[in-house]
Amino acid sequence: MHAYYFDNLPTDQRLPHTTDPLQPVSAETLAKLGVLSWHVPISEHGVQNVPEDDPSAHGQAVNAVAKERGYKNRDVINVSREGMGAVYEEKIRGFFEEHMHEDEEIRYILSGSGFFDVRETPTDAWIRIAVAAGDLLVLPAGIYHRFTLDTKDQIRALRLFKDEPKWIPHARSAGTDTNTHRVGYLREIGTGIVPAVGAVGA
Ligand code: KMT
Ligand code: NI
Repeated sequence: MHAYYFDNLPTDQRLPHTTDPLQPVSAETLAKLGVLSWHVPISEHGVQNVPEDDPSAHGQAVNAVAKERGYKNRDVINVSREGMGAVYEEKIRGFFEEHMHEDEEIRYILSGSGFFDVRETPTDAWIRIAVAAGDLLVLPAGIYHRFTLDTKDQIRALRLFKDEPKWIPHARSAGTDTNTHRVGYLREIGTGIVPAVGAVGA
């Protein structure tokens, strides 16, 4: 896992989009935004051959994090043209639309690579997080983010979740800005720019 500021150029989203010079973002900066990451090498616990239909096959280190954080359930997502079939284009487009979820987005990368972009608060800058096999990434509920494959066009990941998965993406909008999970997130990271819910006409 490594992170840096996105260059904001309108070229292929799958390119790295590093600035020149590179502006790295530290794990501490990410942690202040509520973004957590661990590296759990695949080779240490032999999950490299997790079959598509058996997400229960997994390693001890991932299980330890899952247990500690209450992630009881999991499945496997394979983002590639072969893995997704007819819905591939639409999914790829959807993943890259800026959105948030009402629960954490937790991914343990089994193979391949890609980029999660998260919005820094209060700058609103995009931070690009490059992930590859062995990276375990937690995006907090309420953070605005998006995902893209890189030019290798393939990633396979465990999706971990506490109870029922809340995969619904809430696109960024004035309405989503006042979603309780969004407001709760801003309060959590202590930015003091919480929108005034229901203030209109008051
Ligand atoms: C998401 O919700 O954006 C995804 O699941 C992206 C693919 S997981 C590497
Ligand atoms: Ni998401």
